[in-house]
Amino acid sequence: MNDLFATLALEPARETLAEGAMLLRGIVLPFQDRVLPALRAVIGQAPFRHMVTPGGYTMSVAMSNCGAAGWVTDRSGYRYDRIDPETGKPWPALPSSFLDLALVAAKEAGYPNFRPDACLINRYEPGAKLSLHQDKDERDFSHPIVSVSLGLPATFQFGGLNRTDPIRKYALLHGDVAVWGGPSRLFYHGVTELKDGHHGTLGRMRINLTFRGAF
Ligand code: MD3
Ligand code: FE
Repeated sequence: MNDLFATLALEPARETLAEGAMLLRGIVLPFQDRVLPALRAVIGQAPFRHMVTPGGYTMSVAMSNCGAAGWVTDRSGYRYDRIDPETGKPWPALPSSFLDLALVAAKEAGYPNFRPDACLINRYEPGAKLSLHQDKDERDFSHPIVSVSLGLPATFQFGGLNRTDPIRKYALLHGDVAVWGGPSRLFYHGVTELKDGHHGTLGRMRINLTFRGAF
């Protein structure tokens, strides 16, 4: 019985979403006292902005980046860039707390060799959404993507390799991490319109960090 209680206390609740994709509930919580101040420092150096898609739409999700590579979109297309186009400077470095969290989660999900060089930071305010898409701007799809949820809960949509494949929905809560690799790395996914609410630490928003191997 003691072993059972020890296991329940120490192991994150894990759920397999698809082959290669795993949800680790609450795994951020021991890191959040380091991660949240580091996030504020990054946003001080590279403020959130609403980027424009190649088709001319302004995204409802505000974004920033840290790490050697940052994901950007403008009228000319989607790409990873070493320079923040708003500041003309390199993106802030990946904070050690971000890297520690990403490596622990990736290892837990079966990706012990993950070495992210990019962290896209998404900020959702009530009403913001991310339409169904694939993440395919990275050079090497053998790297997983590690996704960290903070603040208000969101409904995450998860499909398959084809846009028309059936969609499953999951609630992503403050402290959850999802890791996507292997056969599910190129699956379509999105986030439905954020419902209004208030989170004790982050207020009226949701923040998502996605760690990537871009270059
Ligand atoms: C499944 N972000 O930034 S993270 C994105 O919550 C993005 O902000 C969402 O999609 C968010 O590109 C969802 C979960 C996620 C990220 C990458 C994936 C799920 C994925 C790649 C393949 C399959
Ligand atoms: Fe995505």
